[in-house]
Amino acid sequence: MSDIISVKAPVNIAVIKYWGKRNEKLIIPLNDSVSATLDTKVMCAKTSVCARPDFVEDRIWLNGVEESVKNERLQNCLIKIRSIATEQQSVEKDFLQWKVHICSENNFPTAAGLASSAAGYACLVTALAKLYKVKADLSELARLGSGSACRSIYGGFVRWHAGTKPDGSDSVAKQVVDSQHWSEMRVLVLVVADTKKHISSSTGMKITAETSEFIKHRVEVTVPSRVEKICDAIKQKDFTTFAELTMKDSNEFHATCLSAYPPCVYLTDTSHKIIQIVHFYNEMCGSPKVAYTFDAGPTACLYLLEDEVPKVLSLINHFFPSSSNKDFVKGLPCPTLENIEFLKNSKIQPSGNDLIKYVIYTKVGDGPIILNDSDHLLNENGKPK
Ligand code: 2P0
Repeated sequence: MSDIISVKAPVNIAVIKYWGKRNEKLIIPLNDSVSATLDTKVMCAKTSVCARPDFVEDRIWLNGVEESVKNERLQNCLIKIRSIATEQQSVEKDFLQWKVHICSENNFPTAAGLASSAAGYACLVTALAKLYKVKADLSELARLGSGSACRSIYGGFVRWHAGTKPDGSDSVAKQVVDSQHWSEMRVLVLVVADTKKHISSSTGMKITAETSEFIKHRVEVTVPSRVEKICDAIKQKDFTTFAELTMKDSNEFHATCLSAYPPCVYLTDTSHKIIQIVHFYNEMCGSPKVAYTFDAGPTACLYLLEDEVPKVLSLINHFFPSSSNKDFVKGLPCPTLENIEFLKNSKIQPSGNDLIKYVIYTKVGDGPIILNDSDHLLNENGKPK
């Protein structure tokens, strides 16, 4: 018999984007990136792991469906953790021969347009490291599963250092500030209606790194300077600088994607309209009050301070009407919306209904946590519950 370990881990949203690898297998990035970790009470992945002498093979279930354990990235994580355990002699020799069962779930739909692999791999390596009692930098292990996963190992704002060593041992994430440092910071995820199949991040960054002329400038000039400036802005809670750098980096990242050949197109007309409305709102306010950022899809993440949420939600309601107001805002309790006078004078026309499917309201949160026995996803036989 052996114990089951269960872990809950967060999603993160980059404000300075990771795009392009210098080592595909070890997932070592071309540039540093910075992100905020989001509250696991709103969005999270959960994973349970268990090793037993009577298991005949390693097995994995994702969102209720058994998947192949032969997945290269999963294998890289398993092999690495077992080899550290062997080296550190952290468990009995017999235990190292036992097979593992892994069961993982996300509490948010993948259709929400948010990468689930970051939370998933942060969960997996945290759980396996505890199961095998290894002492290691968990961000380095999570990186082997998915690059952005290394940032989900810490709460608050996090910087992934690209590092310079060929083996990736210095390509690790570090916390910039904890989740309480800028406690007023909020995030609105605008889930954009989207039927198009986009190029995956891994393929997109490979094409971009191989064909884009612009990426060199981004990696060598703009990102290094932005990373330092945004870390300072976060430490000083300087929203104006933070917002400008976030929006500029999102725009430059998508311009870089467009400069690939063939181009990687992730934004839609709705995304562009969100960008236009945010600039309109910030201009009317006289300084940036809200910042957009987009990953490899049309879904927008807006960063803003808590006291702006009632106004920005009514801004979204005005320009992107929903045919059902029920459940339009999920996550944290929705505040009473505040009317905005200057909307009446806007030359921008409201869109047709339901271009934004719903909004997830959340905040900056903490890193992975170990769960209680009652939260296991595996039963005592090591099968999904
Ligand atoms: C980021 N993205 O910094 C960037 C911005 C998407 C756009 O990290 O191949 O799933 O597993 O390392 O981490 C998404 O890419 O790619 C991503 P892999 P990953 O968040």
